Amino acid sequence: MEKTLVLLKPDTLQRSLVGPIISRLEQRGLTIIGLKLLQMDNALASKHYSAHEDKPFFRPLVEFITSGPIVAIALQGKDCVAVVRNTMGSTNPVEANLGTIRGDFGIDIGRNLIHGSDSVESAQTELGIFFDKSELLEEYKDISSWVIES
Ligand code: DAT
Ligand code: MG
Repeated sequence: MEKTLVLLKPDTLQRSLVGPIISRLEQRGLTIIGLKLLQMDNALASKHYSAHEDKPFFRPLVEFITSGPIVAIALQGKDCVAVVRNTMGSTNPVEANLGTIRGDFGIDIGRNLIHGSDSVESAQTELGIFFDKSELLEEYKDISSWVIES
């Protein structure tokens, strides 16, 4: 089944929103298959955000994501890349719909609380950056058929 990577950014931890944000992802029907608290360094942040290295916001983005502990979460579920993205809301919280994580908790694009992989391909790459295969525990839920028909 499809997998994706979520990062709860330093603002989420500083604002004590880890619980509420994880709850939204769990309530959607996704399964946590890996989870860790870590502090990213410059090398890890630059690798994770390498697609943005030519953008004007790259340096502040790396500075922000390395400014405090983050929570990395591997999630699994049907269409979970798209499900996470629409649960997060638009990149800029000002434009994010109410009812989304960024729309309900955020107000600034530079403090938008959460990262989610934007494609199945990037999810695979990004999961590999944060998790060893042995750290992912898959397909362990007994209630899956009440969330996913097949
Ligand atoms: P997303 O996090 O929704 O996938 P992205 O991959 O385009 O968005 O950008 C990565 C992060 O970079 C984003 O979460 C916040 C920051 N960012 C993006 N566009 C920005 C901008 N125009 N100004 C400032 N920060 C920006
Ligand atoms: Mg992105």
